[in-house]
Amino acid sequence: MTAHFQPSLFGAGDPEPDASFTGLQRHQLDEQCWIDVASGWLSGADTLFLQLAESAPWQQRDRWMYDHRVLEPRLTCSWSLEQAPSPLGTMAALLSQHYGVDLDTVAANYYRDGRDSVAWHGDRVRLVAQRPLVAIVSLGSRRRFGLRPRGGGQGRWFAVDGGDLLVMGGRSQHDWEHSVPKSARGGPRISVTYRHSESGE
Ligand SMILES: O=C(O)CCC(=O)C(=O)O
Repeated sequence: MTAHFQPSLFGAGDPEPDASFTGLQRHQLDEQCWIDVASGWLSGADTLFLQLAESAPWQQRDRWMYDHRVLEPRLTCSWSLEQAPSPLGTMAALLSQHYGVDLDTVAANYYRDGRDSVAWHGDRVRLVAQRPLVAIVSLGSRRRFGLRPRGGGQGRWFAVDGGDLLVMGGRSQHDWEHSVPKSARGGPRISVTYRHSESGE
């Protein structure tokens, strides 16, 4: 599963998130929506990538498209925070403290290569929260992460590397969509995603 992944020097060692959030930069998408980006927030990201790629309880989900079922172009899994591998719980605690919300759910996507992707969407947490916070820690290969306004207009693109943190906030799940498109030369990537099950407001 991990045959084409090239670990880097920065990514080796024990996973260690940056508790001081140095380098976190806010990008305002519009008056009410924003995304925070911290490059290299998690050191040892390759170690965690390999650990999760090998041992997380990955599932292949499918869904109806018109009159037939199609496989989702990625693997997914989720844990309770208590049962998640320890770096995931540590990151949840740090993110919850920093943003002042209880990020109590953790899930992950495994993009096995550049053919895997996630289509434009807003996360369902918007159904329970006006201003949901969604945090994503990226592991493995670089991929493009896109955001676009729901009503049309100029989108934003970020090149996301292993160890990078993205946090979407404000009304970005309501008013914007995000995606990780297919990429001809894309390598394997895992995104660890944190959300809150309550409104957080
Ligand atoms: O992999 C990513 O960075 C995005 C994941 C995502 O959009 C989702 O899990 O809903």
